[in-house]
Amino acid sequence: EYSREELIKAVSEQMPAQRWQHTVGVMGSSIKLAERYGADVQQAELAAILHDVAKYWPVKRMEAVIKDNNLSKDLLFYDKPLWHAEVGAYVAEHDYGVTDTEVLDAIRYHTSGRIGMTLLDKVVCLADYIEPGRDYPGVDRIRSLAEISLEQGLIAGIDSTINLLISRGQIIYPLTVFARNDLIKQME
Ligand code: DGI
Ligand code: FE
Ligand code: FE
Ligand code: FE
Repeated sequence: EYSREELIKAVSEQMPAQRWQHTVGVMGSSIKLAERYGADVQQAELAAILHDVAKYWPVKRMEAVIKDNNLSKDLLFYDKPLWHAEVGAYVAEHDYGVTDTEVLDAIRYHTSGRIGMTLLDKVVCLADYIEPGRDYPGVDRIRSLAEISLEQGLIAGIDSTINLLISRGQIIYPLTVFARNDLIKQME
């Protein structure tokens, strides 16, 4: 099995340097959010290390994993940038020996979110939006909200993604909308 250091080395070799820098940022932000909101810091860091492990896999290779292992079939109908999350969870389990299903779910849902997001899901998904290397319109507002509320930060992050998809005329993955609605319900 992989030690923390071995895992970091192996995963970093799966991606270009700038994507690894993003991952290091997500590790730091996940740890901070976990400490602030009471999630397990070790689970948060492990999920962060692996969350984008499949990001640079060839589309054909991701497609094969989805088809051969009966991962969410309708994923194939939606945008390819969504695929690396589900494939990443599969890879974390089968190639890196992660057995913690909470960590695997946090990886699986880090892009879309889901209904009933766990504390760990929220931490990793929000960390992905606000890590220090991120620079997109509105990121500073999401960073500020993240200090007040995990849910408010996430809703703002998901809103920015949905707005981006709409501005480009792209399809929205229904789970993203369900995740947003559920987070708003949780705020009431
Ligand atoms: O992998 P990262 O770049 O770190 O971030 P991510 O895993 O949140 O992926 C974001 C990309 O996914 C971004 O380019 C938008 C794209 N995407 C495409 N369709 C959807 C989508 N993201 C969400 N949440 N929902 C979609 O329907
Ligand atoms: Fe990602
Ligand atoms: Fe994300
Ligand atoms: Fe990421």
